Order: sequence, then structure tokens, then C-alpha cells
Amino acid sequence: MGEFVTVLTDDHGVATIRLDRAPVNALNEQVWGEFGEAAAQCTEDADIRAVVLWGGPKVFAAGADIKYMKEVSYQEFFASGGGLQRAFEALARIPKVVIAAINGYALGGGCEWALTADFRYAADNAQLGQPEILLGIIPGAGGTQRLTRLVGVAKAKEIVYSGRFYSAEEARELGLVDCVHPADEVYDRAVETARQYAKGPYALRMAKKAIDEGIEMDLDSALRLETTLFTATFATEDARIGMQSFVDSGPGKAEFKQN
Ligand code: DAK
Repeated sequence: MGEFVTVLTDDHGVATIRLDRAPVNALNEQVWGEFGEAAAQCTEDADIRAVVLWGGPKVFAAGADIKYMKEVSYQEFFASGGGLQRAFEALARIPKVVIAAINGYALGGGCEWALTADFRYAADNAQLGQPEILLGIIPGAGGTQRLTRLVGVAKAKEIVYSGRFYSAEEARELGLVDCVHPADEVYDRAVETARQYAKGPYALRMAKKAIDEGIEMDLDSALRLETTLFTATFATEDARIGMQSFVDSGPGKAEFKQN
């Protein structure tokens, strides 16, 4: 358990990675270290089958701690070797379904934290953006890369160049969030969906790997990766369970063991 980042798992195999650093969940070096530990726990713990990222009911995260960051030199950031990117990379690589539940602000590094998830569920009061340009810097933990892959080049440029805040509804239109819920429901909705995925087959891991790693490759290599992972699903018990269940009882009734 970290001081600012905790992992709480419910009875359905859904872990919540909760950030709690008042007043606005600003990210400092300690937070990104704790994100890395939380990502490792969610990756390695077999009882965790899906994950929700949450900053609590008021604010998701207002970005890197500017009061800390303004004292950091080029040499110091260079020497620390991208600790935040490494933590976000570890979160993005969790081989389970991850959903960000966003209340309030998700700005800068906060928006980039949400970009490590498979899906973003926003509260109707959420505001998202990459305002780094207004500080004289650029996004440095996925806001020029994961964002671009998610919403496309032109929309990413608009978000990054303008530095403006987007309402939940605008963010949904841009493709930055997947759905918008009332603020007091968004976390529960994310958990509800995560519980559904938590019952899914081991093949969900293969699907995530095929999509996330495939998008970084040329098409031919990506299709080969897909073939390899498709074939690998036949080594799982879940594939036997899924196909036998279809033959016996029709579609969608299989109860998977996740192995
Ligand atoms: N850092 C530190 N303190 C912050 C903060 C932040 N990001 N955001 C807000 N605060 C503090 C405010 O200074 C204020 O503190 P006190 O004055 O009470 O001491 C308190 O939180 C409440 O803020 P406000 O009074 O401003 O409250 P409002 O409701 O009026 O506005 C706001 C809330 C979140 C809209 C506003 O504070 C705001 O615009 N905040 C800045 C958002 C921002 O620019 N975020 C991007 C930060 S840059 C890295 C890679 C990536 C990054 C860093 C490193 N490496 C590879 C190493 C990421 C960079 C960023 O995220």
C-alpha cells in the first residue's frame, strides 16, 4: 500500500487503483513510483481479473505537481530516465481489462493516466485536457502518442496545441472518453463493467496484447502477431470450455476458468 496510491480488490476480482493526494491529486515522483508498484500488483496477482483507475469523487488528477516540477532541471529529468513514462507503460501493459472512472479534472499527466486504460468512463462534470503548452512544455507521458493513437492526428494536435479543457461530452465526441455518466454513478458503472470482463476468458489477455502491440507494428507483422496469439488461445482450457458450451447450450453461456 502506498501513501497516495492504493489497490483495493472486491469479491468479484476487480481491483481499484485509487489515487488520493489532496487537494487535486497532483502527481509527484512518489506517486509515479507507487503507480509502478500498483501496476505490478495488478499484473501479478491472479485474483485480480480487471482493474478500475479512480481519483475519488472530486478530481481524477490535475496533472504533474507543477510546484515540484518548476524546480526540476533538464539534467535531473534526464537522469531520472522517464520514471512517469515507465509507470504509465506498466499500467498500460496490465494484461487485464482496465477502465478509468473520471470525476472532475483529468489534466496533463492526469489525462495521460486515463490514457493508460482500455476505456474511459467520464462523469458529466469531468474536464479533460493537455494544458502543458500553457506552461511552456509539452505532454511527456503519452499525451502526444497514446492520445494520437486514440483520437487521430488532427484532434490530438488541437487538444495539445490549444491546451484547452474539454467537457465530458466534448471529450466523448472527440473519442477521448467512451461514455458519460452522472458524477455519482460513474465509478459504480466502471466497476460494473469491469466485473463483467472479470468473468471473461483468458483470451481477453491475448486480445489486449494483439491490439495494443499490433498497433505499434506494420500491418504484416501485426497480422503475424495476431496469428500467433490466435493459435495460442487453443492452448487454453477456456477455449475448450467456450466451444463445448456453445455446442451444448448455444452462444454466450460459457463459464470460464481463466486459464
Ligand atoms: N500541481 C500542483 N498544484 C496544483 C496543480 C498542479 N498540477 N493544480 C492545482 N494545484 C493546486 C493549486 O495551486 C491550488 O493550491 P493552493 O493555492 O490552494 O495552495 C490548489 O491546487 C487548488 O487549485 P485552484 O485554486 O487553481 O483550483 P481551481 O478549482 O480554480 O482550478 C485546476 C483547478 C485544476 C483547473 C487548476 O488548478 C489548474 O489549471 N491546474 C493546473 C493543471 C495543469 O496545468 N496540469 C498539467 C500539469 S503539467 C513527465 C511527464 C509528464 C509530466 C511530468 C513529467 N516526465 C517524463 C518526467 C506531466 C506534466 C503535467 O501534467
